Amino acid sequence: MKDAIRAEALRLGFDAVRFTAATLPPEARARLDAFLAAGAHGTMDWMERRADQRAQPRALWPEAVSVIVLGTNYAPSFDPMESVGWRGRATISCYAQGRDYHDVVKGRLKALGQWMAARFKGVPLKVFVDTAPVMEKPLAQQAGLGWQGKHTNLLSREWGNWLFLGEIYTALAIEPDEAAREHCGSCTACLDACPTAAFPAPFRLDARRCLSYLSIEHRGPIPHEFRRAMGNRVYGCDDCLAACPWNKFARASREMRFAPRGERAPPLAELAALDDAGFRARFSGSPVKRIGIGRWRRNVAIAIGNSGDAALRPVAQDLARDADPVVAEAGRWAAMELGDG
Ligand code: B12
Ligand code: SF4
Ligand code: SF4
Repeated sequence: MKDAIRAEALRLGFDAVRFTAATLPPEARARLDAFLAAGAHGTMDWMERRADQRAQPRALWPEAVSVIVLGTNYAPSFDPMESVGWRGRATISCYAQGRDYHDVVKGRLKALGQWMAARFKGVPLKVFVDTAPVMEKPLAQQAGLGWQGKHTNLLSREWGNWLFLGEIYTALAIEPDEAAREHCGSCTACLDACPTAAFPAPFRLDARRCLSYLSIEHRGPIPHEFRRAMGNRVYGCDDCLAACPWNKFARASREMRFAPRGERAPPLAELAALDDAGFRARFSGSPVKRIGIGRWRRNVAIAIGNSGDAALRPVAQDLARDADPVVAEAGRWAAMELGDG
């Protein structure tokens, strides 16, 4: 059964396929509770609301017996850190340069689910990627796909740090694979690389300090403390993942839909000029579109403030007149950073 599922998953384009039981140990719950109790989730209150379901697969779906964890390699064919120092240009996380992974992975999960339903006589199953109350990383580690590194993401000796995760919960009883062991050793490269010191300790992240959270999830002004550290990162952050030595085993993704669409590091002035319709058109089908024009213009304003390019001052002044007060404040800050007033 496992061989047949694995073969079909690989045929559909998944890169890693592992199996585990639909139960998580009490530590996963304890760690989730500690993360929430510390307020490390910031304003992501959806994490709190369905914590029971998140911590235990059967609390989400009582029929679950086994979990199939599927990894999709999105390793870039370029250095994701290359554009961080480029004056006047933006850095967009490499995971968001092409087609939205939610669509790509969900499509494949559904196809695998349909194949399983036909092959195993209508066996009940459910498919998840990212947005459901599922602890994807602990499940993936338990299934042996890789381990949660000190930066908290799942990495593997075979794929490095560039794996999207997706799961199928199923009522089928499937023999579990062996869990993965941690191979970080004494390395601290990811912790040292973080521009905002977002790790209070190894294996623990304070999302409120993380540029990925601040640029994507957080509404409202970017706290002053993190503005300069944000540099030109207008969407997400790859620093801790890119620093990991296990990436030397990564191979560029075979999924063409994840390849950059258009310029990888577009000029900030061009990005600031996008209105709502222009933003939607440019990022149609990309995860970037999810943050909406307000957070987008706020992030671009901060990047302009960090550009050191006085020629961008009029662009900042223009953003300072935005109808959205959060964008306008970021625009005023950027103009000041570029020498205004
Ligand atoms: C909320 C969330 C975020 C938040 C918080 C991130 C976080 N680390 O929790 C923010 C917005 C910051 C974020 C950012 C990113 N995310 Co995100 N995110 C999620 C989401 C929806 C939930 C994660 C979660 O449950 N967090 C809660 C905490 C409690 O869990 P945790 O980090 O696993 O915490 C564990 C450790 O602290 C550990 N722990 C604590 N103490 C100790 C001690 C020891 C010894 C050990 C071993 C462990 C340990 O136990 C905790 C529980 O297991 C998942 C999808 C999902 N449904 O799982 C995607 C997910 C984790 N994100 C993903 C990605 C790609 C990213 C980014 C790389 C995107 C980017 N480039 O900008 C960054 C990476 C930032 C980082 N260093 O984590 C991928 C990661 C894939 C992978 N290979 O791991 C996921 C799985 C989505 C997917 N389906 O592919 N994300
Ligand atoms: S994604 Fe960036 S800001 Fe967030 S923890 Fe990693 S290096 Fe730090
Ligand atoms: S950079 Fe080092 S500590 Fe961080 S995840 Fe990779 S091996 Fe582990």
